[in-house]
Amino acid sequence: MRTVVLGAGATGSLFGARLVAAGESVLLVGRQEHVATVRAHGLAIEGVAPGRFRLDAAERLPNDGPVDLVLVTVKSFDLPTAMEALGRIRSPTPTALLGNGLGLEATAVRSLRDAGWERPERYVARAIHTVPATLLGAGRVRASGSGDVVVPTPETAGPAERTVRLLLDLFGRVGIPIRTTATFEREVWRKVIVNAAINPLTALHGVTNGRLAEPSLHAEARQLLEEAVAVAQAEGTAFDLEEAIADLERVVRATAENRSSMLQDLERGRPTEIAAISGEILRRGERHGRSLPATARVVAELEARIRDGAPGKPS
Ligand code: KPL
Repeated sequence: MRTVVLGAGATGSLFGARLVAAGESVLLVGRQEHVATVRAHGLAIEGVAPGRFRLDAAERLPNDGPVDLVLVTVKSFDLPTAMEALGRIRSPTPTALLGNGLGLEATAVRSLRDAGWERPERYVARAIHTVPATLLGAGRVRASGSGDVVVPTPETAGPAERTVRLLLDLFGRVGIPIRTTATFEREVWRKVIVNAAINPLTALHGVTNGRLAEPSLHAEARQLLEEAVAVAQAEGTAFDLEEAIADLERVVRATAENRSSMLQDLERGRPTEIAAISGEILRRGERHGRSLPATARVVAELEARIRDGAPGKPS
């Protein structure tokens, strides 16, 4: 089976390495420097299950040759452009979205339809993951803890059932932890709520995820959780604060050594996913007449940090 990883940063490269280590055929599509290093020296994985892996890598999607599955690990703000390119270059192919944020499927389906795919909803499935990875430099990724991937049960996956089954088979075969849920929308919120607390705070304070166990940061995280949970409830997803706190504590423990994706982006001077996570929570909260002061504050502070070009403080 041939898999293309579209958006080979930290997470996409790590998934690519795990697939190749199990004998799968993989092409990483990513940025020039990373691609050149992977081609010349292989991909180095440090931390959990380390090694150096030989993978095909390219800066652009290939327009020929068979591709069975596209794993999309681009940042949420790059999703429309990436899907537009996929839609233009390839005929409809099972496509799994593994990014952070709310509403990714709708964005992907719209862009693919605009680019010419017929009924893209039959190909596009969403997956949620909590696998921590840090890009240490071109061709070097640290796998810094444990996590898993969640997909809808095939019976509840709707038109993209085939993509879900492919992902379940592939990840199951190579040993990437993957599980199913019949309440996937709730799982999307679960991840977004955790991201809404971990990502902006670790980015603004320049700390690893594990530091959110400290009382003062934990209190800030709790405020963000409360607001995100209130919006999830207003949107019709039953979630309570105790469950969200337990999730946060579990992810903070499991990814303690990781620098969140938002912190990594801020440190590299790249755009962050604040709009797709906290910004989207704010937008939906407003729709329900909610005031979300803690969320509004982190959004404003991060936007100011990005505007001023000031990277995250080192921990
Ligand atoms: O999803 C993540 C991210 O950094 O974006 C977590 C799970 C919080 C790991 O850092």
